[in-house]
Amino acid sequence: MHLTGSVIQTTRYFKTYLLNFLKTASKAGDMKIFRFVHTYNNNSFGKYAIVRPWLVSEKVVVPAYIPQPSYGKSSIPERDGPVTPEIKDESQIECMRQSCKLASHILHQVDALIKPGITTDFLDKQVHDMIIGNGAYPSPLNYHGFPKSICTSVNNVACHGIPDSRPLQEGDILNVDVTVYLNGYHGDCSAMFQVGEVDLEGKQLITITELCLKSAIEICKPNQHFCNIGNVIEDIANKHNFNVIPAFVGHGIGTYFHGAPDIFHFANDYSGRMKPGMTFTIEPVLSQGMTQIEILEDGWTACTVDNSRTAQIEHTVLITDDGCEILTL
Ligand SMILES: [Co+2]
Repeated sequence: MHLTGSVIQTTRYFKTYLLNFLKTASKAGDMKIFRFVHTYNNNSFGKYAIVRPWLVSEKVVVPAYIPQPSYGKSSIPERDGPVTPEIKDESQIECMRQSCKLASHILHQVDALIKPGITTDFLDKQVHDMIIGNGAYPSPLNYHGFPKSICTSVNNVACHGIPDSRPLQEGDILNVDVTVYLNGYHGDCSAMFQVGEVDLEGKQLITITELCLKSAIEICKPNQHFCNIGNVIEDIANKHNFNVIPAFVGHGIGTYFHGAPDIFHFANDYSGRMKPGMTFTIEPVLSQGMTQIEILEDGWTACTVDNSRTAQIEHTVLITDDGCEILTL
């Protein structure tokens, strides 16, 4: 079953790749030109390249001395995360602090690597090596079969973009999502990066997404309703003419990559309150346009259906006795 599934997926992927290649070849009229065709969008959303997946390199092998989560080899987590939010004790919290600190430390180093011409595959390899070098495992790798160590979502790719051979272009905006598994605990964060000079519309989208996350974190404290996170985020986004993509939720995190609570980023009145010792992520995705997304044939890449750009930023937070602590600062 598993093998058949992946063969079909590979075949499908190569169809997409071949199609892109043929498009390039026919337009360029010269097989030596290896750059793929870019569609440029130049409407009220600004000027930017519309991105589709390119070739994905082979999966890397993690050295045997790196402790792996249960899905490292099997691709399926042995246990799902808890169904009710877990209250962590001091020693569990200390482990969360360490993994989150490493994730954010590595994410901060991505900025220096970003420039026009480098590929997201290059970013993936650099970050992968940094994570392994710190004795940790890159959590996305092989999680339900995800083929790479980070997610890179460029322009109209809303989430779960797979690092590939497309060179970054002047004006691109991208989310890089880094999650590490260290000492048995996951730490998860992501940030937006700008390639060269980005248009005003793109900059504004990033600024407001940052404001949404910051404002949502500010209300986190014991007894706060989880739903108020979404209420704050949607309110700010809409005031600035952006929309929250509802398909992507924050999540509880610990020895598991994803578990309760679900953190909805759109206006809602779902039940549940925060308690000291809970750790979860907040990671809104804002769109310039519609909120509908489509998952491409690779099974992961989520693109906006109207090709509008999106921005996403993520922190892991801990609820403390009198407020919250951002673990991935
Ligand atoms: Co996350």
